[in-house]
Amino acid sequence: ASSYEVVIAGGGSGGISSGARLARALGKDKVAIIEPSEMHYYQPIWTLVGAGCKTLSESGKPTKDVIPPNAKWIKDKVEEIDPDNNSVTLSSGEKVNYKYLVCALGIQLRFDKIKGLPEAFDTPGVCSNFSAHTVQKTFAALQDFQSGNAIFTFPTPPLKCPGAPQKIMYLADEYFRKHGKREKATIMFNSAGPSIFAVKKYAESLNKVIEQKDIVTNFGINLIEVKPDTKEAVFQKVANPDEFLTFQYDLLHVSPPMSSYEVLKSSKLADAAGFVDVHKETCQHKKYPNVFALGDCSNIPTSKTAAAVACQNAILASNLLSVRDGGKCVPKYDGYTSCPLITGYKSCIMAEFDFDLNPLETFPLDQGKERRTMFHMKADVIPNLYWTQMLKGRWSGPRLFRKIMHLGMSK
Ligand code: FAD
Ligand code: UQ1
Repeated sequence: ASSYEVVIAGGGSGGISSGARLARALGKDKVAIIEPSEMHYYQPIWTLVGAGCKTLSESGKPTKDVIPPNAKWIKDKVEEIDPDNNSVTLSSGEKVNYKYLVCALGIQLRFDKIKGLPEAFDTPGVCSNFSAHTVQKTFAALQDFQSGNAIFTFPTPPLKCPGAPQKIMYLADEYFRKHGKREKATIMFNSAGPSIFAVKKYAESLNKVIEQKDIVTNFGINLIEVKPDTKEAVFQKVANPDEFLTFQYDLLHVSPPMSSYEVLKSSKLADAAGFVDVHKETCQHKKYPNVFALGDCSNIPTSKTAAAVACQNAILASNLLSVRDGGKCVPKYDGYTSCPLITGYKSCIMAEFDFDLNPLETFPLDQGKERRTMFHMKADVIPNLYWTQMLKGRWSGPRLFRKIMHLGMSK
């Protein structure tokens, strides 16, 4: 077995950004990152890949190029976590021991929970921005669409980026208008949730967008089956599981249900729902003080986004280093998360909020409005910030900017 000061399980947004900070602080070969994928993707840009304005290849870089200079990449999968013995077991059977463990495994897509999927992705019109395998099919489906129902689904939580299911719908609306087929389309948002967005301020703006765009909403229904032969999508009523609704589709964009990975669910680190049970303000595990978690695999009660990870990775790294030096965790995380709600090819509502679903906005202007500048932030500025700063452990979220731009008067 090999041993490291810090082992990081998962080399996505959270694993690389926190790994960069820890490896810089601890020096060469003290930090190992376990990640099986050859490619690291910036998933937030997939909304724009699906809409045909960015490419899949520009959304990713080889994992070897994002592993921090001092860190060791273990190209394998974590199969078992044993926090009582401070070790993880890899697919190869090898054990890796740690003094500190960072869990950054993300969340698992469960297309398999919908009858008929994933096979129906091989049939016309069925697509999803949520995975690298299916995102390119979204733009093909927008192009091929002629008339009929274009249905956009939203699953029963938990899910990452709860705004993504509707962003692509607004882009589809604009695409259809540009290409003279909007009048022949019925655009539907079929959601298992109760409303368009959890934060009142942004929900009000989005409801106006929906009205302007003439979109039909059906809340409280959950996609359970796709029948590509008859082009039907079957939904179950959330409030009355014996009742089903069937819709004909010409385009079906699926946002899948998601769950924690088995390796976490079966470990002693998980809460009842299967997510890593950490203190929400410090990222430290509630029972194992040498274990930390961030991002989508944690049970931190905020929207699962890369923007949230931007804040969490800095807090996690400083707390882990403090505990390592015999100190304490400083509770700092306020739940900051952000959802750049793209409402068209040049417009975006920049939602930013905290644990209590109160807006926590960076810019001293009304972010409830659709803005071209915010589209530019989302499409160009923030991706650049991600690759050049966040993955190097040099971006802790926009808090400092918020303070400066509000002349110190913001939280
Ligand atoms: P991830 O970045 O998903 O990383 C998890 C890593 O763990 C992966 O690399 C995976 O390969 C690895 N892994 C899994 N299992 C194992 C194992 N057993 N052993 C070792 N490694 C393993 N966020 C925003 O902030 N703004 C947005 O606009 C936005 N839009 C989005 C749109 C879409 C379509 C999608 C899919 C996501 C979007 N997100 C957005 C969400 C954002 O991408 C995630 O919240 C973020 O990537 C979470 O980081 P993470 O490190 O927790 O998980
Ligand atoms: C952010 O910091 C971040 O991390 C790089 C994102 O990830 C995708 C975001 O989407 C957003 C909105 C932020 C917040 C940053 C600003 C400048 C508002």
